[in-house]
Amino acid sequence: MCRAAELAEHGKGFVNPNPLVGAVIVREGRIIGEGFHARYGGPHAEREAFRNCTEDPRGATLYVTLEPCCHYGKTPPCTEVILEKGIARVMVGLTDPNPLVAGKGMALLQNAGIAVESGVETERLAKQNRVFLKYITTRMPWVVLKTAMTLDGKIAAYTGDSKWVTGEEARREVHRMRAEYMGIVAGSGTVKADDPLLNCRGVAGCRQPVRIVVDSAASLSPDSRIFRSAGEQPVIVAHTTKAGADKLELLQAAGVNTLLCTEREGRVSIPDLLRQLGERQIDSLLLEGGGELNASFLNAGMVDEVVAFIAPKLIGGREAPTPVEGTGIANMHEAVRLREVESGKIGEDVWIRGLVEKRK
Ligand code: AOF
Ligand code: ZN
Repeated sequence: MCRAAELAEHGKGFVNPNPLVGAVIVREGRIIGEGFHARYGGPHAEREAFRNCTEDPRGATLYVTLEPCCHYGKTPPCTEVILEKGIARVMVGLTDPNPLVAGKGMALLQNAGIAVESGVETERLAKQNRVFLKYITTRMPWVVLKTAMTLDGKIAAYTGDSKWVTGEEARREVHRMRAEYMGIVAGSGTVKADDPLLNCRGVAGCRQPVRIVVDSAASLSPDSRIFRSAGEQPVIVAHTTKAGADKLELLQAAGVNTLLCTEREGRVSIPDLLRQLGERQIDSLLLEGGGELNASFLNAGMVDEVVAFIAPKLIGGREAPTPVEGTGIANMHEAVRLREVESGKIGEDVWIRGLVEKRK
């Protein structure tokens, strides 16, 4: 199962909104076939493992990180091929919460006389598929707040200069992360200040994420780099009824998709935005600030994970922007807390990441 989990990783950034799945076929303690789900719409892990078999899998054991599907989606049911190939035993990692499967895949195999065991390595596998597990059950994207700051907690100098806070290696890692999520979100203030492209550069064969700009009044100029590249990489502007028809038409003419969201305290409602992005099959978002937008996401309880890069630099400035602005909390006990925290070094910088503890 560990090997199957390792194989599943290769699908990262290519299979969304599908799960990461790996499969290994074993006979008499030897691996005779391996496969993984490599891209959305492509064959499932089980079929790939059968295709790569070096000998007849009749009577062998199949290890698969997710319950085999039993429905016709973009591909035919995996249960069919498992029966056809005469597999004797199936070891399942996670049960598939997809309502189309949800235990029915395993029941079908069992009823056909196959020995089925589930719940192998589930903790590790649930972590690996945290994006899928949230999306398939809520239809809301998994949100990762990413930030890069100095040791004194600033994301730019008081002048707005932010090139660069962290070193080259950390910045390269951010580009790799962008390829992993289906969407990147930034606020209009950040786009105005930095004129970023928000694409993924220097990662071979990567899939470009959809760029989402939260801009209530649709105030951004169609001349920004992000909009000028709308033809090559999709852009969505999330706005409220505040946006004038003329502004929206200008953006639409530049190839930008505009998305009307309900309002919350005069701004785009974050839950409504996420719901609408989920409807558009966007299962995951990398939230790249600025501080006001990050605060709105956190206040709405809509951040699932935080990744921070911290540069060993001190820049000072009471006006210098920080990763989370808004009003903030009054008391320490109200802090948003992280669990399953991990940390390490990347180049000169330090990274720290964790899952957001959900408020009760
Ligand atoms: C598996 N093995 O490798 C994957 C599964 O549209 P489709 O045919 O690709 O089906 C997608 C659904 O199938 C997805 O939502 C999830 O429930 C399951 N994915 N199942 O047995 C795989 N990728
Ligand atoms: Zn399948």
